[in-house]
Amino acid sequence: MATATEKPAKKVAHPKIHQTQCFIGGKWLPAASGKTFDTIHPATEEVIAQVAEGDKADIDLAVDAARAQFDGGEWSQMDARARGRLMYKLADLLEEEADELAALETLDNGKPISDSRAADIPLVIDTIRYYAGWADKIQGSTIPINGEYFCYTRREPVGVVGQIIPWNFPALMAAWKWGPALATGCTIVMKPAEQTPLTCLRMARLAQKAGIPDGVINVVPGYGPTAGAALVAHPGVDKIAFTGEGTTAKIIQRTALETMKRVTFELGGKSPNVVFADADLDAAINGAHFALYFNQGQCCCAGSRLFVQDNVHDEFVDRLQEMNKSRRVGDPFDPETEQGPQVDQAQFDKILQYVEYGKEDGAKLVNGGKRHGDKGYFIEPTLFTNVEDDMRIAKEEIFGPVLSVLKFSDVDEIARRANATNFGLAAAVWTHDIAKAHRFANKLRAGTVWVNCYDVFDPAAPFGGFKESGLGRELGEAGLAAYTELKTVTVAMN
Ligand code: TXE
Repeated sequence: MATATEKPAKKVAHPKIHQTQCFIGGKWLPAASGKTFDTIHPATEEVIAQVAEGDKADIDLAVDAARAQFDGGEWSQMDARARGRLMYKLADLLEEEADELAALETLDNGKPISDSRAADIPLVIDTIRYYAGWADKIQGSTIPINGEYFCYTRREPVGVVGQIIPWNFPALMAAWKWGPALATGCTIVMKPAEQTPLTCLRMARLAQKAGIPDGVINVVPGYGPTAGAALVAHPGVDKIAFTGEGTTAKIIQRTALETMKRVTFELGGKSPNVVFADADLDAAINGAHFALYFNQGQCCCAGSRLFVQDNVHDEFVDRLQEMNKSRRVGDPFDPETEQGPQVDQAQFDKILQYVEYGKEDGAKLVNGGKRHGDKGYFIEPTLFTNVEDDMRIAKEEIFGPVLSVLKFSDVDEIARRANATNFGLAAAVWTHDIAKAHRFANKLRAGTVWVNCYDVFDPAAPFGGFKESGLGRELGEAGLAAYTELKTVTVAMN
């Protein structure tokens, strides 16, 4: 993952909350309705803050502010390089406040402070910095068409973008979406997830401090079917970028089509993680554990179908089981903690329901399967073996610390089994045979394939799904495409 910051020596204090209102046109505003909603610390189930509950009226104001900046404001007149400089400044401010942001992320989401500090926030900074470098490098081409004409293309910003993000990597998802939007000169209305609005609001404050003009980034916290739906339906929005569940994406797609909005979707997965017997088993075991349990299993690309070749299967499972027993589950503010709580009651209930499905369908529960402690949404690291391809725990996204191990013997058969899913976000293969790894990587129907590693993210490397795991790509140069329109200009030369 990203460059690790140092682990804090002792328990980190809870941060102060400064921003809880809508951020619209550079102003902090209560919701027009006056309503608020609670955001909760998942480790204690205690309310952290009341946050403005934005709805259609607030979205309307935010789109007006974004539209005004896009249609003729300071942002649309600015030189691309100057835009890049403001983004570098934002990255610097994020870096200055990295520890504070990490603590806020841990408070709102429940993820271990060591992860927020070593992964989430460094990747946020890296993403904004990476895209800052693109701001003045977005170019068209000249095209030799027939006749006496000069033909060229321009890559122009798509316009006002509505960005709807989930709760599993709240700050990072904001950065993935702001980076290409700012670099291309778009303006933004973001709706963070209702479970985790706080880091996004803090980032908006830093964007203002960096000098990004008011109205370029607007943030409206609120619920999906109200604020989110109003953003998707708004005729002043040119594009929607969404990360979340597939069924939500389908609702969004239908509405967005009415005004022909551009859409990009980053959705769920059921990623195969395939271990061949010739792999470095120490690395593969660590990798398989990390691939699923990182972030409490709340990763769209979690390696949730672990296929292990039969002759190493039993040893593999024994060692995974030992790792689970020693995994430190508990207070996410303790720097030694490896696993925090799930994000909320709904996710907690969903995961335990899947544990029941696993048992009912005949899989063998080897570890965990229960609540950990009696307060907070903690679930024990859970391991199922004897899992068959058609069981619910092998087919559906659980989004929790539940690993399913499937056995295989036939090398030719395994690519077909790995691909037998409607998802196609990520996959991994572990083997010493590099030719086999490449052959296998080519056969996998997934947007990302990791070989002898897992969850290696870099803002320069594109990420996104085949099949029902998404539409379009984020990150890298590819991530810019969805934020630009291609214009062809043809000039008569006589
Ligand atoms: O997702 P939703 P939820 C998967 C994961 C998880 C499940 C449910 O399996 O268990 O989805 O999570 C907004 N119009 N992933 O319920 O509802 C919502 O407010 C517009 C995978 O949290 O899709 C939030 O901001 N917006 C995933 C965002 O959509 C709407 C990450 C995501 O919420 C809306 C999270 C509507 N009608 C969950 N309804 C991943 N791919 O990483 C909701 N929203």
